Amino acid sequence: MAARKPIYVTQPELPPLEEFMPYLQKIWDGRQLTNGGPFHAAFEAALCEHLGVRHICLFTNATIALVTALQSLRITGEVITTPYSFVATAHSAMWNGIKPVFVDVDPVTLNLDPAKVEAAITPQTTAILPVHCYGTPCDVDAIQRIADDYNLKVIYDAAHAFGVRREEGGRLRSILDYGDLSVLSFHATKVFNTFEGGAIICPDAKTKQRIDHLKNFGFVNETTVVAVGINGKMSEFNAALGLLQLKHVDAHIARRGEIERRYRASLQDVPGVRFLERPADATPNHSYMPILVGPEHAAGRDGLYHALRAEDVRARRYFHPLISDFPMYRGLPSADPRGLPVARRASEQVICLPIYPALADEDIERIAAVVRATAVGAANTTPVTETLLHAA
Ligand code: T4K
Repeated sequence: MAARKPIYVTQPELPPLEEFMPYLQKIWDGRQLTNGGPFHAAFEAALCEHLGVRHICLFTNATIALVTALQSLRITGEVITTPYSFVATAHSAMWNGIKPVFVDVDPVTLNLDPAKVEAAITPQTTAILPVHCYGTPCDVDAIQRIADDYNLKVIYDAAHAFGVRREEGGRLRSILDYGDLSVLSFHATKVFNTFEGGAIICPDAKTKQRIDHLKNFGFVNETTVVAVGINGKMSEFNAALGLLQLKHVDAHIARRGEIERRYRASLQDVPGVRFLERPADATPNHSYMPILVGPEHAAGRDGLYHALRAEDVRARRYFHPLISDFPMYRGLPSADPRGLPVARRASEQVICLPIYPALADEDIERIAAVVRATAVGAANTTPVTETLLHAA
């Protein structure tokens, strides 16, 4: 019998190679490989149009974009952020010599809880760095009110939030249009990928210009350097791919939505399995398929994780451990687990099931069957060897 291929938490979507060849031919002919070539300009314009935002600065990845976003607003001292995210969020502060201050998350959205932000503000606080986790919008109104009251900047880590919109005054407004800056990731594992890539969304041309200088070593012309910039430029290859990927992304998001609906229908009555609620006023991008596995589920989160692995399904525990548990952060007063009970519980219960456009319906059913079977008797689906290994 042929070996079954593992099912990973995600699988990058790519356009047909033949569609990409004319783009590559243009790059080969023109010999402009990077430093703001024609594809870079075309991709920025097309992205603004697609996302409904005014200004975009393309980057080599979201981590460098986050580091640069903080630089561009001259953020210093302390930044309030969430422990329930990928490490890059807090690392971007540390790379700027800024202290991250962790604040607990809201139990419904798992995003930074605005009700707890004010208590963490000190004279050193200069900004809030929330994450639209799994693409679920933060409470942007409450966060902005606090930022206005205390004169703080807001930089959204919007790595997961490509294409997410929110209803406001009878129209759909991009979630990337809130706060001072937002940062997207186009990494291979994201809803929209350019292999590696990222972007800063900014409100005005002047800010864009400053960020464009910063991502190009601080150069403003051949002989003038105005800041300690970095090399954060996106290459023509990535930009050309992005331009082509844009043609397909709506169909990919639609298929993801269908997959999410199947999972929800299939798992709605499983004991101990909880889905995150989708805010009624937002258009989601279905970037991740998190479920929270509570005590009523017989196998529990880790039992389910291992049972899935035994079936060659590589679900992931995003985000476990919490950022605040990693060695470089755990000594901070704000990393004390007693101050982060909601984030801790979520990180102990969460598992992200595979979701990507090419995931077959029968695989969704197979994955759901493992979740169901382990809910009522973990030993039924966990092979003996796996049980022993786990117990060792
Ligand atoms: N902020 C937030 C909130 C983020 O989630 C991230 C990144 C960032 C900032 C920083 O963005 P970037 O600087 O990366 O643009 C992955 C990604 O590497 C990371 O981008 C992402 N978040 C994070 C949530 O997930 P890993 O270590 O889990 O990735 P990895 O390599 O284990 O990939 C997961 C699975 O995807 C693999 O098992 C197989 C599949 N895969 C992966 C890659 C890279 C493929 O099929 N093909 C591929 O090329 O971190």
